[in-house]
Amino acid sequence: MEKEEEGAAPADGFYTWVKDARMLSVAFAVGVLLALAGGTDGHHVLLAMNLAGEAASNAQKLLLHQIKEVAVESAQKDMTSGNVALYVLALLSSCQNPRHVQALGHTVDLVRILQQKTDEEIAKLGTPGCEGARGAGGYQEASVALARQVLSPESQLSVDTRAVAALALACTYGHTDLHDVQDLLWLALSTVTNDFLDEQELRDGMIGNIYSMGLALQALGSTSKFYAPREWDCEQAFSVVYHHDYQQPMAIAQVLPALVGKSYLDAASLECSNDVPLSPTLESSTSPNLGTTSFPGGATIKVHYSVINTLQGRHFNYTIAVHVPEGSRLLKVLQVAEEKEPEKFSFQTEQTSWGPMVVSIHKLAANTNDRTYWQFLSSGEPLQEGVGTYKPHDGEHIEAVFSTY
Ligand code: B12
Repeated sequence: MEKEEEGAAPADGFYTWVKDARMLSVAFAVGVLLALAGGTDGHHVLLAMNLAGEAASNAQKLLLHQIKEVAVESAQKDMTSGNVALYVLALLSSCQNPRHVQALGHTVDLVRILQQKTDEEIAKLGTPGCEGARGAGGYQEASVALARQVLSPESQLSVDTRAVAALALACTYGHTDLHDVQDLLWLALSTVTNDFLDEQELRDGMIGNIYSMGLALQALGSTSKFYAPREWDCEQAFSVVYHHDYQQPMAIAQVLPALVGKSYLDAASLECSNDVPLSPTLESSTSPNLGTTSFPGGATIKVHYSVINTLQGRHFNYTIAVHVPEGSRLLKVLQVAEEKEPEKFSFQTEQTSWGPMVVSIHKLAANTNDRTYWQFLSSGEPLQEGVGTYKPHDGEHIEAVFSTY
């Protein structure tokens, strides 16, 4: 996870960013609702749907098909507003009408679901005293709540979350006539963007960590009026990204729009016509090479691995040393540890947009309601990558600590 300063995680672990997950969800939702309000109209989408069909590549069609099935099956029950928002964006960028998603013999209106979920999540965030915005349209109320969170010194939101919030707030700014709301949004936006620019100057182009850069660049690229007349040295920031070899599809998906001067919110106003660009052929496999092929005679490394729970139920603290081929991912270490001592080191993962996420160790499962998760650290520092990406080095001590966020 991104750290506020290089090498320095907040005292009680990297996730003191209390409301990060929920805030990011809400920010996405607000932005998408707004982008929809201003960016498309029903006819445009309908016409585009007809035109786009033939032009799509097989990979694109397959993906679209899957997206619709998942949306129909789980948008209403299992998804957060942020997730629904991402599905809406994906459909829009494929020239599909998110209000009318048909699959598996059902039809759903994703925009209506998005509106409902956003309202619910805003209610949960608790926004006392939004007088100016109340009754002025759900998204304005939501934006006021978001702006307050962004400005609150206690909330300590990550760069990733503040970046998505900035996109959403900039969108609302262009749609509201209420002066009080505008003033608050201006303050929030100029604070976030100037903080990003300050951090970039101090850290040779880096804002957050390498994986927050995508969202931060998307935000800075579309909010220039809020930090004007200050200039953004975008070359410096882009060079950080150019010099990194991103491997995960999700990381690339966050960086790519920024590199072509766009943000996620532009998906709603993409031109839909017959010559919709074909999506590039998808790489056949996205699963990381776990280094399971140990070359005969190839070097191996020794990694110490601990699993620690002092938070809930019966406490435990087990350590093991395992040997894995050099260049292995951390997941391989977990697998070898489990093979050697399944009683202690059993674990489970779930596939997510960022790869495998460890959801349970030693039968102790993370839980969204309790806001618990398995955090991974090296020498006490939180890792900035997950187990499917991170490559441990010889002699390293990795700890999985049951924590709260
Ligand atoms: C909120 C958040 C979390 C929350 C998720 C809680 C929740 N139930 O919502 C918690 C605290 C659990 C979390 C944990 C971790 N996170 Co995190 N997280 C985020 C954040 C800020 C937003 C994700 C989100 O809500 N997206 C919006 C929703 C709509 O999309 P989604 O796909 O459904 O989101 C899910 C996944 O993103 C997943 N998830 C979240 N983090 C991670 C990390 C990994 C490695 C995986 C596989 C999945 C995953 O949880 C989300 C909710 O289910 C992103 C920032 C970003 N740029 O995307 C970082 C981010 C994805 N996390 C990151 C990291 C490094 C981690 C940890 C590995 C940190 C650590 N040292 O332990 C752990 C995961 C360890 C494990 N058990 O495997 C990095 C991933 C970088 C990378 N290249 O792998 C990111 C990009 C932040 C950053 N800039 O460094 N995270």
